Amino acid sequence: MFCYQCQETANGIGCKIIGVCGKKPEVAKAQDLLIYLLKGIGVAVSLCKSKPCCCSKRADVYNFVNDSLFCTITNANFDKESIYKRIDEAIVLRNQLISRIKEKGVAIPDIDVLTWNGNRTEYDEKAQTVGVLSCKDEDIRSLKELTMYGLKGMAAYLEHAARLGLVETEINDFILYALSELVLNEDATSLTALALTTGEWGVKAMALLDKANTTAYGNPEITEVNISVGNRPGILVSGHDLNDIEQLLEQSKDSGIDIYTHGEMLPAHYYPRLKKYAHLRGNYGNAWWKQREEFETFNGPILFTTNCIVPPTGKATYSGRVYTTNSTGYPGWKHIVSDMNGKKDFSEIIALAKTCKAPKEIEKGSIVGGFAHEQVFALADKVVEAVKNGDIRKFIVMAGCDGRMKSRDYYTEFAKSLPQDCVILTAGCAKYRYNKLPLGDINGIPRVLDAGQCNDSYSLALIALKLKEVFGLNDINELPIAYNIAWYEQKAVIVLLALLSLGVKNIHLGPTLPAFLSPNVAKVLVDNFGISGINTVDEDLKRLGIL
Ligand code: FSO
Ligand code: SF4
Repeated sequence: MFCYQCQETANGIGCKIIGVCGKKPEVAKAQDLLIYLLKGIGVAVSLCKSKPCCCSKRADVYNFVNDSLFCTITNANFDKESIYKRIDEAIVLRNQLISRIKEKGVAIPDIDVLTWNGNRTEYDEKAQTVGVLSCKDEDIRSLKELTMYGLKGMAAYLEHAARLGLVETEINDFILYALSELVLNEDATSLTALALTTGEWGVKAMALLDKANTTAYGNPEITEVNISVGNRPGILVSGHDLNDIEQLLEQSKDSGIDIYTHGEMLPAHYYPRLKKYAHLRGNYGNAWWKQREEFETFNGPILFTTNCIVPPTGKATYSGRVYTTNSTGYPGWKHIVSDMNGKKDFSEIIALAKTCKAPKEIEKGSIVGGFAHEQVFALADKVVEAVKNGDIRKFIVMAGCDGRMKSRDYYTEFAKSLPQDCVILTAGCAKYRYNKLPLGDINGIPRVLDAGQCNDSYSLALIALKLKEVFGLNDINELPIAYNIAWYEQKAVIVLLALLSLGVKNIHLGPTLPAFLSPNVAKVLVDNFGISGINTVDEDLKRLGIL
């Protein structure tokens, strides 16, 4: 195996024996083969001369490709059997597309992504020839993987939007086009352009998800979220899929149990049509990487709607009460599927919860969030006045991911060290590094404004664009906003590419720069966008013009 797609990759180079995330080599290889076949589907669609391709418009192609990309995201799926099933399906789907295209009189080129038809006994051997390192040129590989990881993040966001009924075929078509380019294109200049274009489509994907979420559940509003616990048993919902928590809330409302959010599900509390459920009790615990301890003390069932799963230790007592759904999977954990209409039956989890003890309290108090675009626009006069009179001197975007590396203490220290006239804009699980600190407020505006999940970084971009308009500036980079972003997995890659496509410059990215950026590709990002890593808190406060 070789995988270097996330920030915690072994030695900052690549996982070669087993994933730091716990991904076993056979799963890593299966995911490589699945990705290879998805590229084949992209190439097959690109051959179709009728534009738009009638086959590519089929929802099952889009859904399959998005789900398959999503299941290869860091910490999403550790279940080899579920990846193998997708490989089986990918071969069938690709061959169906090829047959239809042939029927239209198109000659099918003799290339391996289109012609390879192995069976399960051959998957592992084949996978060893199609992984990341099969691209020998370091820079071409780097550019291709940068785009690939952006596509994975984008696919995750599209999957959530689709579950809420919103699909934009053009965005899905771009994903298929980009997949084909990752096979057919070996030119560094156009692959650089492809990576940047991926960011443009990433903005559209995030906008689509924002529309899907706010149409279904209303605009997020300022909300105080309890972090202590009640006396009733609970179900803990992790991940990002709001449709899942809605269905669970509805099905469990008269069951005598409570629903708690975990990690990236915290922002569910901010949506009017989700917070109306009285038994949406609070948020339990912290970012994903603390789950081994926090799932023990939660006592009740846990539902993973997306990544980030940490494989349990042999001593874990919670394994029998964890469920996965959507693209996630873990061997031995139960998986909940939806029916043809997207409905899921959570009765088994609800019944199990009733037999469990109430969660053990690990924290007390509350946290405040809900500062997505409409809520901040509603406060715009107050914010602008505070900027004009100097009460707010700088905004610092500290969006992104959290992770287990000790070096991420930097973000807590950075937040603590910010002068009192600085406000943090955040989204994603990075917030857990500082959202429980007593950072206070400025004229009633909290000094940590949480827009929501990592995809809600889109809100932060809209807020920046609004401020640019209000202050009559020509360039988003003239605003008093600095960017100090933490990344971990591939959704953060699409967020980064999206910010670059919006013209944001001088982003500080940490705790380490991606291992998949070759020195030459990193140089392109440094020269054109001023991207840099992080240093010490003091140095960075100076470099960002804060001290
Ligand atoms: Fe975090 Fe995990 Fe949202 Fe990621 S929970 S790390 S960027 O999945 O998706 O922020
Ligand atoms: Fe390693 Fe990250 Fe890949 Fe897991 S996802 S195998 S930790 S690089």
